[in-house]
Amino acid sequence: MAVRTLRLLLVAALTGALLPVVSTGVATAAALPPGFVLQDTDSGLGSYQLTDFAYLPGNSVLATGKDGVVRWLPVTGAGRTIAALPVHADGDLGLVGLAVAPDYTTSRAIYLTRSINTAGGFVMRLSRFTVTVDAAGAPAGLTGERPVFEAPGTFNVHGIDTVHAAADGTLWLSVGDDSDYRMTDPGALRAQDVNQPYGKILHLTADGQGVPGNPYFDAANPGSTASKVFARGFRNPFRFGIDASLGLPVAGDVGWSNWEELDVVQRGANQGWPCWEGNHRTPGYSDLAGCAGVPNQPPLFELPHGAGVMTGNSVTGGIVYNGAGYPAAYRGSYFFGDYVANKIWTLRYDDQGRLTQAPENPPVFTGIGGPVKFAAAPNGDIVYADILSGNLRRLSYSAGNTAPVAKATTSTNPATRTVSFDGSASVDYDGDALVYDWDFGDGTTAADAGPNVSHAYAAGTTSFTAKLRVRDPLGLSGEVAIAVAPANHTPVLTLTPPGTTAFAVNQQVAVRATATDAEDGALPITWTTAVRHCPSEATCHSHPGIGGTGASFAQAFTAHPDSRMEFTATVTDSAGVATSQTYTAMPRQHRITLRGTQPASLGIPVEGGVSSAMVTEGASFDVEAAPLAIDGASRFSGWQGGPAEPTWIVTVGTGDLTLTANYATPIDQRYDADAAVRATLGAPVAAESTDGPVHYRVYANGRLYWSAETGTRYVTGPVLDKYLAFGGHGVLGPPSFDTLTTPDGMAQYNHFLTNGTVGSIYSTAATGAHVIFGEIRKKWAELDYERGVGYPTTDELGTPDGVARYNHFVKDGGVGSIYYTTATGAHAIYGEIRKKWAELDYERGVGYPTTDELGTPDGVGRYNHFVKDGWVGSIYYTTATGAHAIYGEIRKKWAALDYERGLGYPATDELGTPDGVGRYNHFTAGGSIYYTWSTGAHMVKGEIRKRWAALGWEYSYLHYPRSDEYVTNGAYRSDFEGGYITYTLAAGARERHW
Ligand SMILES: [Ca+2]
Ligand SMILES: [Ca+2]
Ligand SMILES: [Ca+2]
Repeated sequence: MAVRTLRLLLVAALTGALLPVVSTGVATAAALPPGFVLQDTDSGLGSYQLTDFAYLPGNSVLATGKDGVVRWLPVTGAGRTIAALPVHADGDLGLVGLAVAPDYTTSRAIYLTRSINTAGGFVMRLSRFTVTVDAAGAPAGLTGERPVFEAPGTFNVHGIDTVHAAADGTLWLSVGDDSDYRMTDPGALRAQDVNQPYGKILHLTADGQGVPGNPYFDAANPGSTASKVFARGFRNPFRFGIDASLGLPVAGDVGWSNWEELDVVQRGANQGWPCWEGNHRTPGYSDLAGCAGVPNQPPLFELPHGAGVMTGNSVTGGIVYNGAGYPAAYRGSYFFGDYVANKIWTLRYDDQGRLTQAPENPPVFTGIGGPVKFAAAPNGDIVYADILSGNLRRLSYSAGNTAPVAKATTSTNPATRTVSFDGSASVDYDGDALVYDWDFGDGTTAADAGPNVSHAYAAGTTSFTAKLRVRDPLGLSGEVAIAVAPANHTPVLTLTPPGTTAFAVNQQVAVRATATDAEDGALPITWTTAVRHCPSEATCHSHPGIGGTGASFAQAFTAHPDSRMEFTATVTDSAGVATSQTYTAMPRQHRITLRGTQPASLGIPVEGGVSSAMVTEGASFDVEAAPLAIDGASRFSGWQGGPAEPTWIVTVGTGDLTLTANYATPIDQRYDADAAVRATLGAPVAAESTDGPVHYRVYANGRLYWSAETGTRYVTGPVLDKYLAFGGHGVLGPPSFDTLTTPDGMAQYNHFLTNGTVGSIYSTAATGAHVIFGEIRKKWAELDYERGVGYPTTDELGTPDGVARYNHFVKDGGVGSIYYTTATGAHAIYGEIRKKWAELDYERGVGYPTTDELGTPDGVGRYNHFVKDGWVGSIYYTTATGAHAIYGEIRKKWAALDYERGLGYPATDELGTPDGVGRYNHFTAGGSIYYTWSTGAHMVKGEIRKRWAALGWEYSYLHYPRSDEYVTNGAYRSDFEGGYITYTLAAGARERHW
């Protein structure tokens, strides 16, 4: 089996030996669209080890190895191992997930997911660690592990996966089904159980409790598994990101036999595993009892398994490209990959999570290695961890690259004529690593010598123009000229920053400086300013500002969003040697978080459309809400404390700010618009709940339910009590009608819909409330609902033999039933026929009905046919005879004689003769059929039968008939065991011995 082989290879690969590592700088082996290049960085973890990575402030990187190693990779230069954690690394387990806390700058906190050996097996754990730093402030180790989440491990694949540390301090975590992929493993059904962590995406507070907005959150028990569950029904949501506008996970769920899928994961969603894979019922699982009634949230996109062009075998969920360097066709696109197929695709979805652009066919990024994690470089470039090579591979678009800017300062020791050059202030706004080429102006150079060099100039010379050229990996460079005078002292500049370090918009930033020079004495100071704009730290760029001169300089802090201000004091001495110092005034920022009362696309346009951002105090900007929530049905109805329009101009105050967009759900819309509904239901007693595709709200006198398929409907009274007792929408699906009263005024009822199956609850004072659904309900509806066999007096029940399902009904005191078996279908039985059938011990007598009650062509009789163990039986009813059963060999004979058109209707049930040997039915046309094991079934009738009766029936010497009546030699004749009887009009009936 190809899939199984592949999976085993995959597991083998993940635990396999090292392959040679190739680090080529700019790689060219992959097939990429024109203009794209891959820049590789060796993680130092080796092949089949690199699992995850994340950028730290300052653009260095942390990377994790499956075997528990954590490495720090500086922007330039060699990386180093900072930790080697104990792990349980079987299968695809080990150290697989990493996230950097949003407050890392102050907390130095990171989160890791890994599996760990225990005495009895292993556990899967999410922990917070603190990064320790060396004297230079560079990461050196990990300390202070604090477990945040832990679950027992059960199988060696699909364990704890990705952790995402959200800007609001909460944590998102994915956990696979941790079940045996080699078979139909009932353990996979845990993915459906909200009280089990497996097969889930969880949303946690920083200390591991459930987030209060979670769909099954229990305020009395926030640490319960259900409180932590955000969505369920995943097989292995190995990688996911959080969409910046929707605030929702977008996950790649690794498939089993046939389909890989991508999911925009709504709160409370049930993505269907193991009952569904992609949009398909899962062979081996879908017929299990645990999959009964399980709905499927369709994936955003599904990709079939195989070796074809548009196939995948292990999807890796990715991220949306939000940089500015790629061509427009890729901006705002979602990049994802397949680790086995070595491909990357892009797609687009709208603000309701609907696919608007399918992945490229054929794929345009191929042979790209084995992506196991996607993240954004500082300028937004897509970067992925390639587990095959152990490299971080950055996908850059060469035409979108920006050139680096060279900056250099000097310090001269005239005694030794040695000049120290410092180029470390040079910047590349793509975050590219730079190469520093120095030209000292005296004919000597130092290529790729790093940002700090010194050079001793020969005696007897006075001045030079040195140059620093900085190059980025995509071939662009920047250059700066530096005036050098080896015998001259560099001016000394002292800059005094303001008392505060962070500023609100329009707050004055006052900077002072003094300058002295050994040769020139006091020197005038020139000031320049720049606004450095860094939206989301992704694409910084500078705008030159107003300058000035003098010992002090002040300016109002910029209103430009996400910007810092650089105040640079420069002095130049008489030798032309300049020195400068820069003070960077940082914005005083607060976190703006947009929330919707329903998941919805909410954005801060000036921040690139994200729903949560740090924004400068005093800044004014727009926030925007989508008119429809992601469910496609809830409508924006205004900002809490703000305008009713979707756009709101907000000014940031002195603290963090959460703005909430109200969405009127379909339930709200109906309740608010319909006075009759309000009168029926009374006041709400709880907030609206979400359970997958079904939303509901509890009111004093009932509930409103909504699903996209059924609309907004209410359920009340005893029908609601029954519905809830029966398992509610989880079993029957949401209501497709309001609770109504039947035309006869006797019953309250509702219909419900799940996976195309209709169920109903009917409640009358006499019968109570009962559930009918499926095939039995179809039959009941076909027979004109309650006007046919009446109201149900039972729920659907199973027969003791486990073969049939049935409901009983009552109408005008008469009992009816509908029985269903897979072999017979559903059939109704009622009235006198049902009484007879019940008298004959129900299905244990003549078996299950194979017809409804039907009428004979002559309009006289009514009948049902039945089957038991392959034997056909019938019960026939006429007003004259009542109901009688006929079956077995006697029925066969009767049928052969043309049913009621032959001998008439049965006048008895099948009876046994007193001697215990024979069986017989009498019929209305004056005939009988007698059966014995040795003679078979034979008809006897008319004058012959009268004569036989007169002789004493089977007690006579004739015993039992051994032929039907036939004509011979002008006479009617029946043969018996002991002789025969003939009849002619002339002679009447005469019997003879053999
Ligand atoms: Ca699914
Ligand atoms: Ca660049
Ligand atoms: Ca000087």
